[in-house]
Amino acid sequence: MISRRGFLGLLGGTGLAVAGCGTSAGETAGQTLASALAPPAPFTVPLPVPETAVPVRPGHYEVVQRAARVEIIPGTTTEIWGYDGTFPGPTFDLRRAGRTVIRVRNELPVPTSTHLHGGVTPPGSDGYPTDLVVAEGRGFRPPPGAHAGHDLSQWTFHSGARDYVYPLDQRAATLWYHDHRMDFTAPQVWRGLAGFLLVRDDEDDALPLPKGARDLPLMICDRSFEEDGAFRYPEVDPSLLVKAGVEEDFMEGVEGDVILVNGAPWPVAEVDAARYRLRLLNASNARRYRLALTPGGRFVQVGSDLGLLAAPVTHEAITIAPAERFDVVVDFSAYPVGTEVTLVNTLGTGSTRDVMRFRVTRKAKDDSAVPGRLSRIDPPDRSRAVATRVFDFRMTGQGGGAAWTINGRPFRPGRPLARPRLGTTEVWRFTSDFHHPVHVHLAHFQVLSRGGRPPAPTDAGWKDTVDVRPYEVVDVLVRFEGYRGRYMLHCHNLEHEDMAMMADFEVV
Ligand SMILES: [Cu+2]
Repeated sequence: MISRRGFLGLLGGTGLAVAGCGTSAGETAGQTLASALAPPAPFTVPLPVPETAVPVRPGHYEVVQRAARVEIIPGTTTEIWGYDGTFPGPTFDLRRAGRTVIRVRNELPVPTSTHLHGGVTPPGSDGYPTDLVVAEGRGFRPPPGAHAGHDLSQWTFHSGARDYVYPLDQRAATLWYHDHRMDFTAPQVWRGLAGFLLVRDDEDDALPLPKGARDLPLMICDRSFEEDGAFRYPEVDPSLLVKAGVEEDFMEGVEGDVILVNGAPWPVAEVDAARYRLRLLNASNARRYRLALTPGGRFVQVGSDLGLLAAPVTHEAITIAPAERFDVVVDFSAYPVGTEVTLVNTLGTGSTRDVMRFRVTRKAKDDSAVPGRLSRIDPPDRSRAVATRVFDFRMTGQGGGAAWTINGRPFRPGRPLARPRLGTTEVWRFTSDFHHPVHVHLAHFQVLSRGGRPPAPTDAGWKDTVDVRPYEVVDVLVRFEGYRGRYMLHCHNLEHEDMAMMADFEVV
């Protein structure tokens, strides 16, 4: 095993593969944790589709965070922590500007905070890491060594449940919600606290894209398992109450060796020989994927993190970093009936090379199409920026004092690194020492440049998360719209996030 410093040094110096570390050409961002369990044969478990949440009355939903035992690996059960005891949680299928209140009740032994990723949400409902829901009758004190320290003015506690208010005054898009608890987001998402929230609007509905059963959300994530089927994760404190963090070997991030789609290992879906809209989400803690189809095939991308592109973009492969979304259309009528089309991860090796399989079972009528023009998006215009700010994502310190930081500072709630003005546009420049998927809350952006060159084809459209690679400089044009108040930007490698790679910004 190469030490962490040596590992980073190698990546920095050469960008080449590091033997024995589960890396592939320096493209992966974490350490793979081996399962104790023999994995099931791939492509035997049917693809589940998460249940659609049902409102208790128009515009109002209630969801309970609780433990449940579910069968993930056939023949075993896994205790998950899920929204309504499911993993993924229920899908909220909502409409633009349809103000929605979701009451989240926490029945877990740990505090939680729920963030709607990609949401244009008032600050009080944005899922700030120290704005917590604690199960009724349970006390909670910030653990010693928590990055927020003991400044209790920065912590808020709701007993039992709280309402999150989502105005959803934003374009149709594939959003997702997940836990965002201070210092413990990574283990709590690993245990299952994540789900989809789809925003629909008239513009997206009016397009002849595949609909209904041919519009499939696919949550891709990796997990590892103990011999009895329990999730395996290298936390230093399994209670998740006293001490934050993972074993030192996993400081780069935790990667599992079992790939799940919608909570099932390497599932199989029977599909018509027709077009399907696949809403790809990488909900992994740290793993990046380069998705491709075998025996060949193309993805026609119609949407990014935050909705429709101006025009479709065709990809042979899509690199997707944690928290990114790609809405793609795959035309299964291009394959003879009977073909097995495998979604593979060309950054993976061994068990992480396969993702899921589609079995083309029958010819079918298909009225769908991908129009050449999808939406109107003004190309980003750098001259509109009223400010340029640099955010450097980097490990600082050594040994036990090492931390993942932004501009050399570990996260401290209440000390914003920037105060952009509502209604303005800025250039934010992200620089890095490693793979850091950078996520900005509230404010949506377009990628301007990558290493001084034009953006990648996969950078098109409105985004909230951008894949910043080792020693890369990525410029994005950010628009501050919606609300004033405290928000954050952070690395979405969840282990980095928990190790303080977050910062406040305040929209003024
Ligand atoms: Cu990071």
